[in-house]
Amino acid sequence: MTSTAILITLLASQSSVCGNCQPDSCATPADGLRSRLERVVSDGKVIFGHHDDTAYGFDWQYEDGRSDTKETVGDYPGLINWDLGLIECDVPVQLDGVPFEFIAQEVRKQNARGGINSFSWHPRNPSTGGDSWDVTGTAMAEIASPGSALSDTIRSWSGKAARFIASLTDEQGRKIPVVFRPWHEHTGSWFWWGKDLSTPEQYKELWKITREEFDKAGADNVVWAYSPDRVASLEDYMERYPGDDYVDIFGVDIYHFGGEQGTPEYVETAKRILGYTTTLAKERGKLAAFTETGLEGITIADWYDSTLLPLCEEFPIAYVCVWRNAKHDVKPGHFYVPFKGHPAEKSFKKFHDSNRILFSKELSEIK
Ligand code: BMA
Repeated sequence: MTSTAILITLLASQSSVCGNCQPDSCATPADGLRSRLERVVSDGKVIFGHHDDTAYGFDWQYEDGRSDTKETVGDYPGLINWDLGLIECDVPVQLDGVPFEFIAQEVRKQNARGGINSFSWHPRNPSTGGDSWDVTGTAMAEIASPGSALSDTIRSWSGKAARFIASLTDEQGRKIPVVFRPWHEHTGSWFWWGKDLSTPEQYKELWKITREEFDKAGADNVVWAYSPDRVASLEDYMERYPGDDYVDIFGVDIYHFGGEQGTPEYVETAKRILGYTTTLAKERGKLAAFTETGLEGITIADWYDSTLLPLCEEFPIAYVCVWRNAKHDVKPGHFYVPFKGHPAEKSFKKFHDSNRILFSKELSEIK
């Protein structure tokens, strides 16, 4: 072989290894999203997110183009979170009734408008057949035992989640990068993978198994988020941390409970823990995010600009995500974004108008 032929062969083999690459780099779709989120943080911005935003709202469901967020502030959220619960059961709709096919389409639309998507997962309890909130049985001990039936179950379930995520593609057939935050809120004990239901080693093993199956499925479009709930200390936050090889985003889920009276506790807790996450992100070259928050029913009319906005201004987090607007006749009072006519609409507009907060249009300008 001549040296030119060798060079051509080498180049050809490299381009087949890097099938998804831009011509000038070998970045995966996940690398692209990580860099984009880093740019958001270095620009001093915070992306606003809402769970299931375009699937349903206060008084509608599955109507093309609709969004309570857009109808209130004129734009879609910068980030939309979706939940994979029941993907493990090979059924067409997830736990709150949203068809997986619909999610795939909305992920594509959100990506096309320059927005970002993230995923949580509330899988069934593999030990009892109950839901995520069924804290009976011995799932965690069994899963952590290599070769056990339940460890195989979690491998199979993770493979299903991974294949769905890896199948999310844009109009050009390129994989859409997403944030995935499995096994969330594990510092509480309301899910079967929670603190009182497992040892730290068992919890870390769950992450390891999940990651192995995502890698096997070629899901290189995943940015991984770790999202504990409230913790008493940095040690508690890190007790079950699976390791720097597994995590890109230090997240936290903290809800505001107790109305006006609960404000000081919410703000103090959020400040303390966002302090941990943003410090860890800086020290380890990673990202931080407020992965879930909200005040159910938004019973404090100025909550968005008086309580949430200052937290977003104080901490260098890539995004903040509030939970869903359940349809009022399905789960009354369970909403986190004001709909048209709600008393918190004005405050949400002020939050939107802050030059620190990104909804989809402004986010689309940060490539
Ligand atoms: C909870 C509630 C439930 C929902 C679950 C999973 O916080 O919103 O109604 O089923 O999340 O999305």
